[in-house]
Amino acid sequence: MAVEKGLKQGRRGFLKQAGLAAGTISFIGRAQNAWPDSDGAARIDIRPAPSGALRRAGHVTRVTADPTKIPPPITRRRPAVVPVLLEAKEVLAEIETGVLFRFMTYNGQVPGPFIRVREGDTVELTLRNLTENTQAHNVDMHAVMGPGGGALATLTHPGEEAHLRFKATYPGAFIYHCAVSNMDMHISSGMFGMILVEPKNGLPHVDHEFYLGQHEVYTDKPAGAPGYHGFNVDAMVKEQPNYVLFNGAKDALTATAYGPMRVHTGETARVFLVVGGPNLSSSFHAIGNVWQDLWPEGQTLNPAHRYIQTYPVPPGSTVVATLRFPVPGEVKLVDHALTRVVHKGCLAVIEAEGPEVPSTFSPGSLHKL
Ligand SMILES: [Cu+2]
Repeated sequence: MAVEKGLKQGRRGFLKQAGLAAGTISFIGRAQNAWPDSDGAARIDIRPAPSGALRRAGHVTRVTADPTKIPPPITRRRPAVVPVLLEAKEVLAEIETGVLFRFMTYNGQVPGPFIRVREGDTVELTLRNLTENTQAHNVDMHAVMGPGGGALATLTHPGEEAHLRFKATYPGAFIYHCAVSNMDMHISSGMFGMILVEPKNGLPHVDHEFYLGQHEVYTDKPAGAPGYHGFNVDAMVKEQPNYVLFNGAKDALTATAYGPMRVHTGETARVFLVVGGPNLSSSFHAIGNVWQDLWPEGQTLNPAHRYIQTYPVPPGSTVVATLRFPVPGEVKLVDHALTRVVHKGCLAVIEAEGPEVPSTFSPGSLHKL
């Protein structure tokens, strides 16, 4: 640890000398979708936290990331220096109504902020570990070419801030995640997100972009049992989660929680999925639709796969895929390991509004035999 600390401080001293003080970046969402209470309006009254540590950690009722909160496509054609601020935040929030869990997050949301840069950009990353936190945190970005993906350079204890300057030398959609010694617990508690390094010529035009993160949670009570749920390390070691989630809450992106994503018929949408795990792969499927173009591993420089029904996304990876919406209705996004949908909360919905298209889809009437 002493060696790690020394290395870290040496690196940070260098960065300070180079004049690379922390900057901030705003993750500005596009207002194309009606997404209620992005700033986390309360849904329940939070009861007193069960420990002093939790009381110190601060409270929010929602960690679900707004799936439309994605920086816009990059139009510039020159490299830039992009400041990025990630704040490690330990927060008490709901997995579902009445079920409280102490999440560990980047910037209070799961998945963490969608970071968007261009191949050749230089990122000035700040990892800030809030004073009220209880744990060490850092970040390993798969877009970083260098030791640990930046994990050692960004290792911080509560009340510390670390800086890393790196060049995004190759394009693609990459996971970032906490990588301290008990990284599986930190990722399971919510510490993962996506950095998109756009190729120099950009990505194809789409009408909408949506950002999802899948991960699994291991708590010490049955799913749905009201009250505070602690972390169940034994269940994690056995890889037996009681929740598998998109965006940090049960059925988060559906009408029963924070509402579906919305499009109109005739439009296109690009879906970015990052799978934090820490242990389970996703069998990513769109019910009643098909992945029209799909880039495995988020590698958009490679030729797209076409008309894919279900695609495996391992923990520590991403997929980028597009959908068309020729007919109205719900498109349910699921992990096709369907017990995770029925019993563990892994469901998101895109609602397509528009006129019926009977030539493509025309339900008949029901008759008794
Ligand atoms: Cu952490």
